[in-house]
Amino acid sequence: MKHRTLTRRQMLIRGTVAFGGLALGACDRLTNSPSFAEVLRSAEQLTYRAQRALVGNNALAREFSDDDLSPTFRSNGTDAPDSEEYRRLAQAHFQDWQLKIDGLVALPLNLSLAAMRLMPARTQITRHDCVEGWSAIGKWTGVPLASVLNVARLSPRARFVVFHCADSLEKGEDPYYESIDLIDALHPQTILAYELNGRALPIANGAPLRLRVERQLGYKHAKYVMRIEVVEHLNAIQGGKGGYWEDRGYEWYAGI
Ligand SMILES: Nc1nc2c(c(=O)[nH]1)N[C@H]1C(S)=C(S)[C@@H](COP(=O)(O)O)O[C@H]1N2
Ligand SMILES: [Mo]
Repeated sequence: MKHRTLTRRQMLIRGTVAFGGLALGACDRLTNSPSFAEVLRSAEQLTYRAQRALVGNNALAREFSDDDLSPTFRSNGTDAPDSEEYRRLAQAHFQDWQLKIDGLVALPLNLSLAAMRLMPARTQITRHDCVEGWSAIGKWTGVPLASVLNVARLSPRARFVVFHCADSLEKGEDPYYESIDLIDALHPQTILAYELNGRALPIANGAPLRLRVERQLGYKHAKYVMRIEVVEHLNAIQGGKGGYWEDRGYEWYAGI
């Protein structure tokens, strides 16, 4: 099984090069890194390994047609971040908003919404599954995360991509955050979405920008993304488990 997983990972690496010459070194080292071995050791990560082996690293999530769209795409969790800063940005239609990309990258970036809209976009109709027991089909348009990481250039030590959000679920708590590995980060359906169903992303669904990581459960899809940080380890961030809900007991690898 180990051999098969490796082969698939190598296939992914080749695929990755084909769709944009992305940080090959970083992917390659994922296989041997101690942090990756650590991740595989804990019991929870059996799910991760089993899912990766079954689904493959580059399998696509199912895509639907316009006829399948849910009449409304409900909101869950935060529906409007409660901060002065966010309200100010929203009032100016996010014209002053900039996405920050930093951490283990050669070229830290600040990207405006206008700049992101100039980058090649991807549109996908997918089903969102929340652990609270509801699903909805929506049409998302945005920039592949891979394109942004390609511009910023991953350091060879890069292992995880962390999304820092504008909202806190409880007053006084640290902001919502999430993280994914490089396999999901470079996956073609992983996008930073600025549109839902052909219109600017509503505030209730994460304006101005939210993550779509289509092979994972709802809570991984960070809304109100303000900063993307590339790291080697997750343990120094907030509760150390890689996400707001993960710090409260949910699984980090929430594969569907
Ligand atoms: N920043 C932020 N992202 C978040 C949440 C949140 O409360 N804050 N909730 C998560 C959960 S549990 C789900 S199901 C989806 C809900 O997305 P929606 O509001 O577009 O339905 O966002 C996820 N991302
Ligand atoms: Mo959710």
